[in-house]
Amino acid sequence: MSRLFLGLDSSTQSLTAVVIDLTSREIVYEDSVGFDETFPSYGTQNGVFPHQDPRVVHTPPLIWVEALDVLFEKMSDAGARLSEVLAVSGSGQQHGSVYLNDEAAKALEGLDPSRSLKENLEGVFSRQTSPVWMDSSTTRECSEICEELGGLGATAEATGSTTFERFTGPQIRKFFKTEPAAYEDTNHIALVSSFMASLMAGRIAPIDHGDGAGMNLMDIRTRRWHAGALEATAPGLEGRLPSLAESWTCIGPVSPYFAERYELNANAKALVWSGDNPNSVVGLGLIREGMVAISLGTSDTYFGTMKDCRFDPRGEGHVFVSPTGDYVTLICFKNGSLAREKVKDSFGLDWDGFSRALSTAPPGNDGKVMLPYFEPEIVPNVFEPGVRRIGLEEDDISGNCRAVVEAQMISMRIHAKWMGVSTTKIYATGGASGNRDILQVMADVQGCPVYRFETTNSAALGAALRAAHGYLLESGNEMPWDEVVSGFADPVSGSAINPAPDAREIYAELIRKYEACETEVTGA
Ligand code: XUL
Repeated sequence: MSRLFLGLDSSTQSLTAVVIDLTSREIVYEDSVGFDETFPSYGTQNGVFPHQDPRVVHTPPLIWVEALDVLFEKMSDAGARLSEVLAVSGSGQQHGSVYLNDEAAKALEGLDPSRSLKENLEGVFSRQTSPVWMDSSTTRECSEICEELGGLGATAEATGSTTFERFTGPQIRKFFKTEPAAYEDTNHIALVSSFMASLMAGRIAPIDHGDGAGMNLMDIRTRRWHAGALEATAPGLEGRLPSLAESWTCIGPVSPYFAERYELNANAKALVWSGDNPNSVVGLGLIREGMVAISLGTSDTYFGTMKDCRFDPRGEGHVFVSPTGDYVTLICFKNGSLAREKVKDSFGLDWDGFSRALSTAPPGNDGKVMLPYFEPEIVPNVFEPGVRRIGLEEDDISGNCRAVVEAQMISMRIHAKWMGVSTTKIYATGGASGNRDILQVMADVQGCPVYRFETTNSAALGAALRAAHGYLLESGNEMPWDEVVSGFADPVSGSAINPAPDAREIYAELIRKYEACETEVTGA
């Protein structure tokens, strides 16, 4: 008998659904709604509002609300067997925050199925836009909070990361300082993940420990709100935050809205949501220490599982909580897919053309280097965007295509040293992981085999697996994580991409050169 679970992923540029059958170990449905093309009236580009200051990056939360209706409509039209779904969970882009007024709780509890979600919720926002993870406009607030908590090391020890511009605490502080009246009118502050979970459950949802760790507000050891961090961030903050919960917490049944409008099983359980990276940990089966994945999405992330809580002394990496209850270490590079795309577009290429150009240049690119800071970069911290080319002409097509990918892989290698993980395999995921030529550079630079997965939707798959795990736990039939992920989170057999025999020597040289260039530019 089928056992169906739904995982949703509200990412930067789209909302995705994955339905799995836990019995047959199959993905039975997969679909996405892209924000820019589906809702052109908002004027977003790549899911965010263009702004004259590149550090300010916001998205209208109503676009996520509308997308949920459109996606459910698509699922219902495509016969995704919603009436058989036993539980729903989800994944959200991390750090982004949603600000709700005193109408919100009532509106969520009474969602009227004869009206769209947008019509139901238009009046509930105390702030019409949400700062998202790409925002880097809170440098001052980061310093203020960090200083209050005793500096970089103390902040990382307390909250799992030192203060970062995109993290929710500094974003909330900026809102409180610049729009005090609107902050005053805010009754609830949600993450993207907990906001979307609130829609599904029809009530204000808790924040799970995985995504809570990306706020600079949660004590990473006790997994409770950190009193000092709350105080350093904004007055009266605790009363505006929901409770924190384990990632397998069941909030209740799904809102009747979805049952009545789309025939979703009215008894389906709504689980808490988590961040996209913690979800991907499960979607890729990274449940044992030492397993490492690289996700090539809008941002590129490098992450792995740890049993114990270790910190990055340079303050570049993060410690989050895994959906299994262990820890996840993560480094986030902002110039991921958007940087590759900028190079591709600058030469009028499609992705095949980009790949062909990349593979025409030799590994090591004859020593040509690009520092690809198309946007302000998170790691290393680069405040002013600007691409630097060393020994590389701007019109050199193959040189630039190879240089942007080599730069990304080398930067990961350099900045992941602190994790102290000896990497024997890497699992690749995210949109660009379907590109063999990019993965070859990954294997060559990282010096170990790279494995591909069938699905590039590891976050949505992880959410569906979390829904299954939470559902079984709630019904008294707990299944060990190994067993939950088995059959889903297996790399495509025969997909190993091995480093070329001479890669080690070539890249040892280029990594040294790249590191020197990076140090010169960033002054670090
Ligand atoms: C992680 C991060 C991004 C977002 C968007 O810290 O900022 O990976 O989660 O994907």
